[in-house]
Order: sequence, then structure tokens, then C-alpha cells
Amino acid sequence: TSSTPEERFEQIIAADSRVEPRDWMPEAYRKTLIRQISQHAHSEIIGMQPEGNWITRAPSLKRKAILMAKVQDEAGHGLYLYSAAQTLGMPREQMTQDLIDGKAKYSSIFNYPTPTWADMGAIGWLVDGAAICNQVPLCRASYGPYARAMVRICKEESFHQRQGFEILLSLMQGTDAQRRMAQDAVDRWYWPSLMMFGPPDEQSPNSAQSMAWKIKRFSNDELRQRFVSMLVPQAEALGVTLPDPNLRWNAETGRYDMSEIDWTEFFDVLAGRGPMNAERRRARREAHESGAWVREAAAEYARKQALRSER
Ligand code: FAQ
Repeated sequence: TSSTPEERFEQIIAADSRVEPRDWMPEAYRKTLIRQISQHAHSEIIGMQPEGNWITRAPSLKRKAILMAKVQDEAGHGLYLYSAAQTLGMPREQMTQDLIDGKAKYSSIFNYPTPTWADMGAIGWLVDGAAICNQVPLCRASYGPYARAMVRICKEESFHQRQGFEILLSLMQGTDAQRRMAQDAVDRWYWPSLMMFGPPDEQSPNSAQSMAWKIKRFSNDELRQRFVSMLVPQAEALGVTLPDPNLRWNAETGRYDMSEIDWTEFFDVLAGRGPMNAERRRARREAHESGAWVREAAAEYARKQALRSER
């Protein structure tokens, strides 16, 4: 048939099939995917830091082994996602450089500190919980390599979420001081976790186009609602209070009423003024610089292998 590349692309989207790396795609589609996937990859890599902070201080050998496994999973997710972005023509070195230079965004959530062990519980329960809510629909994203990466990532995130819940549950069954520590961590992570879903729908410039292209399947506010309705019964089971006095089910609207999110805080963190932005970037730069010898050794090894196979 004589259909144009544009028509074939539109057919793939309309039929709910997958766009693959060698298919023609509009430049703006490619660009928005590179933007979202690279930001997502950076989030996983920077997201290793808040928890990495506790590996040497985990309260038992078992907790330490679990936490190390989780942080390693995050590294793996980052690498998958960088590979998915590379299939769109974005060089890995450039993504790394943009992150170190502070030109690339990553999730706002990783710019908050982790002062207590209970933060490991709150991150697993709330941050990984929000990540799952957001990412399960991305398993059906129209770009094949991204959608497929999400399937495995979501399985691992659901283990992460349960381990966080279980840390909080142990603390809530402990002493008064442990219960206070758990509640304090929930109080600090609740609002930032709601901000992970992005700005309100009417201030989300990318949503309409990303939904038309079936990259996003639900709006930021829809996913935020879904997340809150998942949290409410789990908070009850834990015995923690979600820090919003106005949070209640509204039978008329079929949604949870809640207080206004502090969007000034969100936009401040995005602008680099969150409590840990500078520290996160410094640590990433330092890790990159002190890993230079590994990259050199790997390149040299590859060069020798290539020489050997020429002979
Ligand atoms: N932080 O028009 P929209 C994890 C930016 S989970 C920073 O609504 P879009 C797992 C947005 O980029 C975290 N920036 O944008 C883990 C855009 O700026 P731009 C990572 C944000 O793309 C757990 C502008 O605001 N997950 O890592 C945020 O349609 C525990 C306007 O926003 C993902 O990345 C934010 N929270 O929707 C790891 C999921 N929200 O690019 C370690 C994939 C918005 O135009 C430990 N991404 N912005 O300059 C997505 O689903 C989407 O990109 C959204 C934003 C929903 C994040």
C-alpha cells in the first residue's frame, strides 16, 4: 500500500501496538520520550543516594542485605532506562554529562534528606508506592523498549514497596520512640510523594500530547487520586496517620477531598532549591570522576579484544 510513514505511525498508535526503534516517528515524539525516559533513568540513579546513606547503618545484617539489594535494583533500573533512551539516538555520555552539569531533571522526591532509619520504611512504602502507581500504566506505553523495561521494573518496585511497608510495620509494633520515628518519617515523606505525580493537570504542559501518543495513560491528578486511595487502608493497617486533616472520602464526587499541595515547594525543588539538590549532584559528580579508571579499563579491554579477534 502507499501509506506514508506518518500514516503508519498514526495506525500503530490507534491500534494500541508498539512503536519500535527502527520505525519512523515524529521528531516531537522522539524528543518527549528522550525527555521522560532520561529523567526517569536519572531518578533511579540519583534515587540510590537517599537509601545508600543507610546501608552502613542498617539495624541488622538482614536489613542491610535487603537494602543493598534494593539499591542495586535501582542501579539496574537506571541502566535499563538509559539503554531505552539510547535506542532513540541519545548518547549515554551526553545524558550523564547533562545530569552532572545540572541541566537534566530528575524526580523532585530525591532532594529530601533521610535522617532516620524509618525513612527507609517511608521511602519504600510511599516513594516506591507512588512509583508503582505511576509506572504500571507505563507498561502499556506506546514505545516498545520503554514499555518492556517497565514490566520488570514494576515487579521489582512492588517488592521494594512491601519491604518499606514491613519496616514501618516493625517500627509501629515496637516502642513508643520507634512509633514516633515511623510517624515522623511518614509526616515528612507524604506530601513530597504526592508531588512525584507532577503538577496539577491544568498546569501540566506535556500531558495532553503524551496522552494522545499513548505514552501516558492517565493524567497526573488521576494517578495522584489512585495513589491516595491505595494509601488510606494501608495507613490504617499500619496505625500511622496521613498528615492531612482534610483528607476524607467524598461519596458525591467519588474522590478523596484533600488539602491543597504546596506547589511553591515543588517548583522550588525543581529549580534546584530543595534541601539536598546540591549534595545529590555533588555526590553523582564525585562518583563519576572516581569511576573514570573503570571506564578507561573497560575501553582498553574492549580494544584488546577487538585486536585479538582481527588476528
Ligand atoms: N520531579 O507536563 P508535566 C523512581 C516536570 S520513581 C521533577 O506533567 P510529564 C523509583 C516535568 O518533567 C521517580 N520534575 O510532565 C525509585 C516537566 O518538565 P520538562 C521517577 C517533574 O512528563 C523509588 C514539568 O515538570 N519516575 O525513580 C516532576 O508529562 C525509590 C511539567 O510536568 C518517573 O520519572 C517531579 N516529580 O509528567 C527509585 C516516571 N513532575 O521535562 C529510587 C516517568 C513533573 O518539560 C528509590 N515519568 N516534573 O522540563 C512520568 O511519568 C512523567 O514524566 C511525570 C511528569 C508524571 C513525572
